[in-house]
Amino acid sequence: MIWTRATRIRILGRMNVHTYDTKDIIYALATAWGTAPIAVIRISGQGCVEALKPLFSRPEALGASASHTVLHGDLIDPKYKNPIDEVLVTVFRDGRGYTGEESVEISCHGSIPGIESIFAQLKDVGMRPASPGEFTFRAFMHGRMDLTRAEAVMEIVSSQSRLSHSLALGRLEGNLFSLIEEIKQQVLQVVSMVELQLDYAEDEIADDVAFPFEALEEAKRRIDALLSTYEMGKLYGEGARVVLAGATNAGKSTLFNLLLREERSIVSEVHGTTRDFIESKTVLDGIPVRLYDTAGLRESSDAIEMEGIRRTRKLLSEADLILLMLDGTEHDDTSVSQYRHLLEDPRCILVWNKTDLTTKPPAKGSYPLSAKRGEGFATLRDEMVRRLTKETDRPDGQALVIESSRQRDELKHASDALVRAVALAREELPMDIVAVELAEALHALGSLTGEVASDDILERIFSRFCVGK
Ligand SMILES: Nc1nc2c(ncn2[C@@H]2O[C@H](COP(=O)(O)OP(=O)(O)OP(=O)(O)O)[C@@H](O)[C@H]2O)c(=O)[nH]1
Ligand SMILES: [Mg+2]
Repeated sequence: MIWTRATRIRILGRMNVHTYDTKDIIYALATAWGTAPIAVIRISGQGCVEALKPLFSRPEALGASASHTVLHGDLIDPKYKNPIDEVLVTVFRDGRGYTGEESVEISCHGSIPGIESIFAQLKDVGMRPASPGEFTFRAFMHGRMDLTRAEAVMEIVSSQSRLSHSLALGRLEGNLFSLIEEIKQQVLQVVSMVELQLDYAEDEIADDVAFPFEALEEAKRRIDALLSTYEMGKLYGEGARVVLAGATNAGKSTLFNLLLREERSIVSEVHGTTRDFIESKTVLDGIPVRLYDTAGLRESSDAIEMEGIRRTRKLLSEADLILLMLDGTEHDDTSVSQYRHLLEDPRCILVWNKTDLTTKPPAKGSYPLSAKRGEGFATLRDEMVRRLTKETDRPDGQALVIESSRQRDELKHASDALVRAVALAREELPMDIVAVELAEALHALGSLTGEVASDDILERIFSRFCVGK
């Protein structure tokens, strides 16, 4: 092996990024906009307790309050001294609480006009409305959480099923962070060995110093194992689009209602009952599903119906799964071929409906169903889940699964760099060249947790948050 003295690998420290100004005092409604018994307004920033004092009926008590105490009192309009709302104020002193800054949470009544007048007062004392994700951004900037946890916060808030909620909760608890740290340590050990070699002149190192291929390959295996969970994580996190399509009167709306367990769509014996598509959410075995009932496909001269059919085709192009429904009393193996373009689509399941009305054998490969009686429904449902999960196992709530495309990209980046590092080392190329690839892998892993983070990355993450989080 040829050892040369060369540039050392430098692991970048956290860059100072200020997408948002962290000096201001910010406020936002942490609960949903709307009428509710209680609403919570979050305030964060140095000096926020002092700034709130003129608006609170018990300014001295507020000023003297310890961290994590709750005060009962009125918010008042300082100009006219009239109460705006009766509230509970929770105080978090510097270094505590969600953002790691001095912060306050006001629990007030959930009335929109009431909240608006509180906001007006907060603005008057020099606070400003928070941008999306700004509280979590501050928590990240103050080292309260790394990026995998920050993303988990958003994934929890937006989770659509209990399973995706519990998977995201695992990431919030730091499971993903710990695994990435372990892999990073593994790569770092190789890096320090390489650095050591680079520090010595060629003659000081014996040729027989073994390059730790096994350690790098092991790190790559662990990264790849995590990468392979992405499709599953995305499915359970974001969910899938399932479109019911087929000829008019085939029973699409009947099946739609059966899947939703409610009478959502109008069912009638009239052909062309459903003219526009109907969308509804449901959960299939932990998978959040957006289900679409569509206008039946047929030749029509009716402009509205044609528009409905055009929309059906658009939905079909975006679907993850298509249930092509045919009326079994009207079809046989040959007539089915008119739907060839759909049947050849790997996303398509052929549903052979109204089996209660006919003794004809169902078409080859189809799923016989009586949507009216529910016969065959369980088998069809299982097949839908099987197709959606592409035979991957359903994760248990404790599994470590990623669902962020950003995390997938960084892992892929790290994995590719490790592959190159191993290949270069096998070719016995100079260690400083190998070192560059190792640095790249470390950089990608560091970006994943936010140890190194550019404005772009932070923007990509926090801009997707809602205001108040
Ligand atoms: N016997 C029997 N009737 C069914 C079955 N499924 C649906 N039907 C009836 O078939 C008719 C059409 O059902 P829909 O669910 O409205 O059919 P669709 O495909 O939504 O029809 P369009 O909206 O017009 O495209 C209704 O009278 C249903 O009650 C079934 O499995 N067996
Ligand atoms: Mg219908």
